[in-house]
Amino acid sequence: MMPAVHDIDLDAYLDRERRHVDAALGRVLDDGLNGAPAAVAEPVRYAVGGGGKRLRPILCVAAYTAVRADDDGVVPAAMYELAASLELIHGYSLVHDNLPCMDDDDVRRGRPSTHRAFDTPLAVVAGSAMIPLACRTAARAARALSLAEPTVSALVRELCVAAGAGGMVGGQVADLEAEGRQLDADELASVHRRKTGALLTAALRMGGLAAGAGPAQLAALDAYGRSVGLAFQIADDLLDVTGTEEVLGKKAGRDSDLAKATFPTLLGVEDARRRAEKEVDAALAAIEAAGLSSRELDALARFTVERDR
Ligand code: GRG
Repeated sequence: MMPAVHDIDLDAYLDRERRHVDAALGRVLDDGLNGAPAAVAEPVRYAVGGGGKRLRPILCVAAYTAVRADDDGVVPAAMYELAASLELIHGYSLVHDNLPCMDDDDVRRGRPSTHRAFDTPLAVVAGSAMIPLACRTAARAARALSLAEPTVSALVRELCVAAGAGGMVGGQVADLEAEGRQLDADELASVHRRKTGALLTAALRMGGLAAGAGPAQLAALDAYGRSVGLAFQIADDLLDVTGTEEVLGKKAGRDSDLAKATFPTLLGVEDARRRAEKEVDAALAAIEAAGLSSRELDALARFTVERDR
């Protein structure tokens, strides 16, 4: 009998993928920080470490393998390096987001945030160094995958556009401007789509592009990324209400401390949960329609809402 599409040992899969991503990050940092002053290299290594979920790189590789479903299933090491470029952008965003002039958080991933472990100037420097390192990593990895130059450019463009003013940075500014203001659910979804969703969607699209996905497959990965990105952020809002610092590895209750609009405050906890589940269903329907269903993409979509941290 064929296994059900969601029939996967999620913990074992995530552990294995995290190990591949961490190994790729190690290679990328050894190379990229070679010759860098210790004052930069140490906070960068600290910021990248610390046991994040590595969700963005794992999604990137899962999109690649879904498109390459007819291959032998072996993922080249350079593919994990391409995926690591997303984690570098994500890592920088966490360092800068935690700064006193932003969300002012002392704890991240269960230990002092980078500016608390070092100091604010070094955290600004480390986060800034991670952005060009991410772009260089994406370009080098794409060339190591022997992709054609237009695809190399498209991959770097995906990463930069998602991280930029129309994506993550724009979402962060909209989020800061919204503090203490009453947003409706559509406005809130628009903030989340840029702040969190843009990079998650880029992860899916980059995996697809590297695998040679056609336009219909890319559109399906895009739709999956948008829905999973929103579901992920709703789950994040819910965990902020229901989670504890011990499990989350960061302070709980920050959204209400900062008077932030969230899905649980707008819709109530139960409806927010239902909205996240609806987004997961939409994500799975999009990839199914394009023939891209896979156990991994199925499990990852469910993980975004069922996780406890
Ligand atoms: C200069 C305006 C300006 C912005 C800089 C700081 C910044 C760019 C963007 C912040 C956006 C941000 C921090 C988005 C991420 C939100 C989020 C849900 C983080 C948690 O991600 P997880 O759960 O974390 O994947 P781990 O630790 O598992 O990697």
